Amino acid sequence: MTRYDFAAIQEKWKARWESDRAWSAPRLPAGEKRYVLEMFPYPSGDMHMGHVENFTIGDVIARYWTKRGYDVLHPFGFDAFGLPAENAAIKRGTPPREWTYANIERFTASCKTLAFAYDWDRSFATCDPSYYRWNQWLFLKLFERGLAYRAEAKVNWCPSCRTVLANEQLSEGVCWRCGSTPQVRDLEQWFFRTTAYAQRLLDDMDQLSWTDAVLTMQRNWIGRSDGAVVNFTIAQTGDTVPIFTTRPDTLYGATFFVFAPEHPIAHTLAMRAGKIANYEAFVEEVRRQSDIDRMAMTSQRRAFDLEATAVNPLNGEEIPVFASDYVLMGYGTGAIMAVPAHDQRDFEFARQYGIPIRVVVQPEDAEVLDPDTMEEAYEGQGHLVNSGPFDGNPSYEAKRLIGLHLKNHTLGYPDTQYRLRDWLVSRQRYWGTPFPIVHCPSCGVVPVPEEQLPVELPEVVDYQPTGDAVSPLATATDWVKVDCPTCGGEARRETDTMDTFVDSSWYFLRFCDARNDAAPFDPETVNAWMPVEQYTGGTDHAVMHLIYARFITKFLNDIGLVDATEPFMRLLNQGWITKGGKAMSKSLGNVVEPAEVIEPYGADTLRLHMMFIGPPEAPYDWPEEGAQACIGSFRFLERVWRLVVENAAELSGAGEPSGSSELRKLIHRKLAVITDDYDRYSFNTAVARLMELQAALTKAVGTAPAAEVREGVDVLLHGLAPFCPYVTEELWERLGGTGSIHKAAWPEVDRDLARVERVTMVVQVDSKVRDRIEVDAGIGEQDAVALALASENVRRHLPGEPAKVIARPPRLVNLLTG
Ligand code: ANZ
Ligand code: ZN
Repeated sequence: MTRYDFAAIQEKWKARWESDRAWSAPRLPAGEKRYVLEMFPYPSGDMHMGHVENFTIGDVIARYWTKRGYDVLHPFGFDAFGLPAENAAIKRGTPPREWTYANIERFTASCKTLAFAYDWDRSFATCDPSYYRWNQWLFLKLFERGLAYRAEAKVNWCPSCRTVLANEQLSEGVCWRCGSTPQVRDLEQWFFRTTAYAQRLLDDMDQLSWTDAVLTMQRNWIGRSDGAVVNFTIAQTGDTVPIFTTRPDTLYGATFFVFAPEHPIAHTLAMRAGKIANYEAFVEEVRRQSDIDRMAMTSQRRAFDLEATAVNPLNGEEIPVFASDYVLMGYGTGAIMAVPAHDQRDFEFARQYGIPIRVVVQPEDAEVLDPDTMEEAYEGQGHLVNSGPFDGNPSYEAKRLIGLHLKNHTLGYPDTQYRLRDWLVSRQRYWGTPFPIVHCPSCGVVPVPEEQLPVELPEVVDYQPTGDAVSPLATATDWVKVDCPTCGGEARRETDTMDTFVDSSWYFLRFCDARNDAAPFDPETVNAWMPVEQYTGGTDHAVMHLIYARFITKFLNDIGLVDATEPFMRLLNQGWITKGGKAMSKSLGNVVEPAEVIEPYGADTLRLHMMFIGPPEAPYDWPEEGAQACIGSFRFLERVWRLVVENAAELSGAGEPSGSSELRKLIHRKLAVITDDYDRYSFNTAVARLMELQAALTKAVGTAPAAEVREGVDVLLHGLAPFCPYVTEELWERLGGTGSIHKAAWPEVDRDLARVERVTMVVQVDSKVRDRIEVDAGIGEQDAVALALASENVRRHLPGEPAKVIARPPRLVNLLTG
């Protein structure tokens, strides 16, 4: 066989690796470990190119670390509960279970063809009862500690998904899944108390090697604000009303007071004013708006005059009291002091209703602020004016002083608030984990005892959700009817199911010990593998999955089951793969499936192409010409194939090379930079250097000693192995290599040979010498030209782009203008 028959090679090694269970990690690592994980997929059909990129990145890292001698855990499974299965069931009449497992089978087959080095012995789908039973266990643990609770709340109802959504699951105000605008409803729902962990979620970000973009999104989502609680008094009733402000330094500038319309004291004041009917209509109107609309900057504010005054505790001033939509009941204390000179929303309100504006912070080195001519609030820092004894203090200092003063006179105290809300986990849908909860008419809310888990999801006849916020599970009447675990009386099961983000909040722990049927996992095993050193996935999970997984890890750490306080130490966000500029999706009909490339060119070509097109983080628009775009990678593998197969006899008999020929220097220099590229996850440059190495070796065949060429071929195959597992394994075998190349150690760089000599490169413009630059003797053409173009003197003589470039690295670059 001299032709590069990728299909035959694929079949041969796929079967071999599968029967050898080549990537099954031991129960516990023996030496130093690495846990490599890609965000597990939702099996909505076969995989597409976005998955291929994500999984190839993780796979290359896992394979590289294996070759570097680590014990690697690289598991894979399916995030298999969720709406698409139900929607498919409604459309086609196939039960969600059948549809899901059929997709999992197809998806798994594609993973195997693409040679992803997964530990299939640890694989599972979250819809397996042997998995979701532990979701129920987790729920019980949270419930026991008061971290899972039921409450009536104003929630976001997606009219098209017909379920509620957590706040994290709104993106820019619309449903993350379908893009519909949610409605506001009052429902009794289950929550997890994520807010109890707000500060730790912030503090522990120090430990994480994540991009600044994702860390910033997390920080903003948690939204810590430092300020003070200040007690105002309603003059007419004597009620004390605390407010939260981030700017206690502006207390003298408060000219009115605003309640959230839902505030109970606002209600009493409306009653007192004899305006209760109007008030209730007003509240009703406001409640129909989402919080996001209420917070938005608009010039129109809904206001209700409560005909009362509030006393400012610092200066005794009485200011008018309103209720308005822009104050939210769920943040701070649900009431504010309004400082129109220094808060834009208060400013708009004051202008709209003709309320006085008083400047109390004067910016340094600026014109004196005039309330009559100001066009917007001044929200910055400065020094205090119109603020009695605090005049002249810098505002940041006044913030501290006034906080202290409030505390000393028991008028308030310094305080911290978080924007983060508790995680709403109830869903009114069928295809999810049932809550282990029973509602009993005499005992109330009763948890199902641990030994009765799992509460299995029953089959139902109709998956159509009922529009009035009741899960289709309610139609499984035999299942719903149950004896109360406490009193034995007739009770009914909770019919909501858990948010599928509960499933993904701890799956990485289960992977460590996936077949445990006595516990969610054995702590010893989890502690040996956790944390995940390298996690790869899209930025779309920056605040959803990643906040939840961090929260659950901290909780399990608190109850002594997990040593790690953070689940994912390093996060790589791969770039989006698009087609025609749009994210690949079934509904747009622009999905490119891997088979389009695998059939004509093979899995190795597809993997190589994916790593060659750019850095892992860069987006890539799948080209119009489709599979044809991969031809360059395919031709390269053909050249590698010929280099080895046509010279197999001499190469396999070759001994150890010695000496320090130019070829050996080149080989070790390449090895040094390729190793560095791998360590930096700069896979596209590693591929480029492997291509250069192959070209040099092909040229050297026949002239250089066979032992030296063999040394270079080994570097080539080892360097290529994580990208192209099939062809490298086959060629390794043909050269008589021992065992699998994928378990063989990464080659050692000979530092003496790799030492880079410096030479002087002459740079010419139109054949006139314009610069001399010190460069590495091994510099490539691209780098040489880039250096030449960056030279200042060259730029002076070459205003635009050169028309032609003659590059003879490392000695000469000549740039021609015409
Ligand atoms: C007076 C003030 C003066 C304020 C000033 C700001 C600037 P963050 O940073 O988001 O935490 N606020 C407090 N509770 C609120 C609620 N329930 N609904 C709407 N707004 C509320 O914002 C805190 C600031 O938002 C608080 O500080 C308060 O306005 C407002 F020059 O108090 B401030
Ligand atoms: Zn009972």
